[in-house]
Amino acid sequence: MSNRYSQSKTLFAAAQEVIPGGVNSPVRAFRGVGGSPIFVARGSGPHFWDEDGNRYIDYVLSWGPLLLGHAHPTVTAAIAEQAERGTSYGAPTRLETELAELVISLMPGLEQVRFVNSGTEATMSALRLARAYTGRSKIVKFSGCYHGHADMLLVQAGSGVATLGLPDSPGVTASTTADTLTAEFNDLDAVWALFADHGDDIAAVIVEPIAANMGFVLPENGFLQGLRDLTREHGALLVFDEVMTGFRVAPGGAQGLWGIDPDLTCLGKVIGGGLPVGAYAGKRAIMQHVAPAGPMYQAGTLSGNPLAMAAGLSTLKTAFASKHQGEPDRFTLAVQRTRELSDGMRAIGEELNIPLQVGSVGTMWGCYFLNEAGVHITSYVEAKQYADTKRFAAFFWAMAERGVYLAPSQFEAGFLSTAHGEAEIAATLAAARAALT
Ligand code: HOZ
Repeated sequence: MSNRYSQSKTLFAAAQEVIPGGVNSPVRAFRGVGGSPIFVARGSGPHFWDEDGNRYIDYVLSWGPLLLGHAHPTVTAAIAEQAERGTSYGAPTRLETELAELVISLMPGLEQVRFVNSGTEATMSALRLARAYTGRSKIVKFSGCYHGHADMLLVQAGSGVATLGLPDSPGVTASTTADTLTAEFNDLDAVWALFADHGDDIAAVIVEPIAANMGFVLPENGFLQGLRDLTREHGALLVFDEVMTGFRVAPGGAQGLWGIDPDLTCLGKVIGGGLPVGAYAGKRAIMQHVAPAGPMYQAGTLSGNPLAMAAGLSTLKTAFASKHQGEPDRFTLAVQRTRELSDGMRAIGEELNIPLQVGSVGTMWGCYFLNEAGVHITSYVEAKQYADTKRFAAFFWAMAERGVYLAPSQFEAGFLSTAHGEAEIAATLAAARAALT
């Protein structure tokens, strides 16, 4: 690695001495692209600067939360203002109700919300609730979908598990995953077969409505509605994991965009505006089973943390308001930029005859390098078969050299913020063209 990253390299060596693998989450370790991770010193708007002073246009944005970009003044002011009044009380605050009301008003399927501290907690709790509510034990998840690192969900998982090529995780006992059934994403027939065999035992089907932890895979026509119909027919719950898609693909998430009505929804990332947060939410009749309203126990010292609530509130309010009167809101403009980026990438692939699968919805996007022209990835099995991870790794570093930071794995999605403007998109496309020529 050149001197361009010398400080990062030194810091990584020190980190590895005291932190397993030098990172606090495996996806940060760059195992999917080789080399040392880039250590971040500071961020502002669409950019961050590394410890060597290099500036990057950031398409990771803390893996999704930073819908307004880094250190948006409204968000930092909201955090600072709240910090002056205290950072945590372990007692209810008005902010929790305000954020719950705002989230409910934006997402059509929600009636009640319980805040937790991470996406992992959200999915784990939602599934406990689904089991409590239905009195059944089995859950269905899709290969390549990642719902955090709870034991029962570390089966055929995406994200870092996919990047590292791990089978499943040691430490997860057979009994904890005995009730986890899997199917390929977009394979409704496989789900139908699971219901045929286990229909009376299935508590819930959990799905990322866009599979964004194995790259970026859209649901095929009828897949999500098919899941809705099958779960209803068999008395199981449909759980949408919108930790990534929530407030990213549309104000109402994927459920709002495509008109699907899940029973439960998991949220995280954007609703904390860059601070640790998660939430599970859904129909009142189901949420009323959560303690203390009902018997299903779930708790957390820092749940509904006031700093996170303040950051989330200011992020959502700012994103869905216009900067100038008469203009579309900031989110809508960011969607436009995202489309320009994905259209531009597709055009570069066509022009240079490089097989790419590029997609975007709202402010999320993804780009597979394909090892065969004419194929189209719709599932995890196909992602593993057709994604050219070597070519992606070379592209990742060529883009980093040119000041563009992408997720360091072919099996992750990309994000834009409302701070990414025309100039950033033009610079990114110019970098991509140069990197691929
Ligand atoms: N959902 C994130 C990646 N797809 C998780 C980030 C992490 O594991 O740190």
